[in-house]
Formats: sequence, structure tokens, C-alpha cells
Amino acid sequence: KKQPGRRISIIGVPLDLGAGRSGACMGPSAIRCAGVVERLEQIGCFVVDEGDLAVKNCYASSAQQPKSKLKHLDEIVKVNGELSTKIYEAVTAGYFPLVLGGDHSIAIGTLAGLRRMGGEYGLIWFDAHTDVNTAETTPTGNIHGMSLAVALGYGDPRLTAIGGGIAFFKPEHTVIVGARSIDPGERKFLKKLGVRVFTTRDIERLGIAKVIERALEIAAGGTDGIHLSLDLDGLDPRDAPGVSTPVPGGLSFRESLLAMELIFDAGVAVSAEFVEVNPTLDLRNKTARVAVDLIGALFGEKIT
Ligand code: HAR
Ligand code: MN
Ligand code: MN
Ligand code: MN
Repeated sequence: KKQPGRRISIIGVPLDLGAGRSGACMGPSAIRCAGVVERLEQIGCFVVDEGDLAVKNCYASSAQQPKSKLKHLDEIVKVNGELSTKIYEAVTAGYFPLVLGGDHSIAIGTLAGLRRMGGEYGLIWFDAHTDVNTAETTPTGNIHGMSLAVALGYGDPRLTAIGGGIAFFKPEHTVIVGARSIDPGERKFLKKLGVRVFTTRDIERLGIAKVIERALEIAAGGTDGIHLSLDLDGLDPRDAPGVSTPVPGGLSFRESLLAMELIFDAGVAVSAEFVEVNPTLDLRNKTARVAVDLIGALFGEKIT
């Protein structure tokens, strides 16, 4: 059975312009400080840290705020275009791309790059939110709440065009795990497209093992592999307090860890990203350390 991660390319994306508050730009540094490279090497992975993409984070003055409804669209388009190229190069060279965010708008670049590979991939989106807003439905204008819609082919043309604008991820191979904050427009969108959503209520009733088993059937059944997009706010804020948009009632650390272990056991992951770590809101880098524990489990670290 093919297991992920013997050769891993780490790509940091210190972007927080897609979020409503600053700080997630320090996520990649915090995750490195928490020892991500060392952990992966300890479990036998060969790791190349590509460093961070260049991002002009600039909340600055209102004069610098672009007039578009989508906040900071220009810079987000630029960074995601560069990220898509990085991803494509990493996968082509035989590496498993491990993207460190950064706010969740960077999934646009990751998924565009993966899609350029030409195969068909499934998607597990682990998040308190569903990130399927568009310019028409967004309550905030924050692009991190739109990235999954873009990956499914909906949204501002400048975003959907990233990575060449060729085919997108299919709703029938997309699954959301951990959702508990869904806007009215998002609910309609998900229903219309038929995207499977496992809410925290579903997890409570079925158990995380069953939910991940079903998620893997949806994402990995008949595809060439899956991408894991993990927003740390999918976890409960008690376990992951350092996130920009915490929502109570989330997955426990242990449930999240088991989810990663089960994805490893399935041997189907081809790329992953860990996003929304905001060290300015954290407690002694706890959330970055949780991210590293989850990354370890995703690449096969076992308790015994
Ligand atoms: N749905 C809200 C919006 O569109 C909140 C988006 C949330 N934040 C995230 N994404 N961290 O998962 O603004
Ligand atoms: Mn998200
Ligand atoms: Mn979220
Ligand atoms: Mn199919």
C-alpha cells in the first residue's frame, strides 16, 4: 500500500489578507518553531523546507485598501498564482506538498496547482466553516470564506482562473468535516451542488471513525488520491485557541488526531495544508504544536 510522505516539500504561505484580522501570516513560523521538520524527520520522512512565499501583507491605511468588494483581491490572486506553480513543481518532482498557512484563502492556490496535474483528486475539507461564499453571498468580503467555492468553480473570475482555469474539484468527491458555522447562502450552495457535510452533530452521533471512513469513501473512491485541507478552527477552541475565527463546540484534539491516523492508514493522501494558525491569539504556541501533532499522525506517527 502506497503511503504518503516519504518525500515532503514544505511551503510556507504567510498570508493573512484573506482573513478579517491579521496574525495568520505568522502561522508558518509558529509551526516551524513547534518543530514540524524535526518531527517529520524523526518518523523517517525526507523533508525539504522551501521556505515562505513572498507576501506583501498590508492592512495599512484605508487609502491602500482596494475598492473591490472582495478584500485584498489583487495580492491574494498574485500569491495563489505563485503557490499553484510551487505545488505543481513539487508534485511533479515526486514530493508530497505540505503547505503551512496562512489564512484559508491559500487553498485556492494549492488546489489549482494540484489540479494542473491533470488527474482527478478528492478533497477532505476539515473546518468549522464551509468556505463556500461568493461575492454575492459573503457577509464579510473576506476571501478565506470563499476558497472552497472557488475550488469547485464558483466565484470571482480572477480567482477561478488561477492555475489556468482548467477543470475543478468535483462536488461528489468533496467532503466537509467539522462544520458548525454555515452562512445561509452557503447552505443553499452546498445543497445545490450536493457537497457532503459532516457537521459536529454528525460527528457526535456517528463518531469520528465512522465519519472519516465515509469521508474517505467519498473523496478517495474512484479518484487518484485526496487533498486534506485542514483549518485549525475545525478543532474546539479549547484545544486550538490560536485561530482568527474560533467557534465553540469543535472536534477534540484526540478526535482530530484519530482522523489523521485513519487518513494515513488509508494511504490515499497526496497533499495537505494546515491553515489559520494565528500565533497572536495563541497560548504559548499551543495551536502550532497541535498542528505538528496532527501532521505527525498524518504521516504515520503512532503512539506505540
Ligand atoms: N463564513 C464567514 C465569512 O465568509 C466566516 C469565514 C470564516 N473563517 C475561516 N474560514 N476561518 O474557515 O466571512
Ligand atoms: Mn476555512
Ligand atoms: Mn474555518
Ligand atoms: Mn468520479
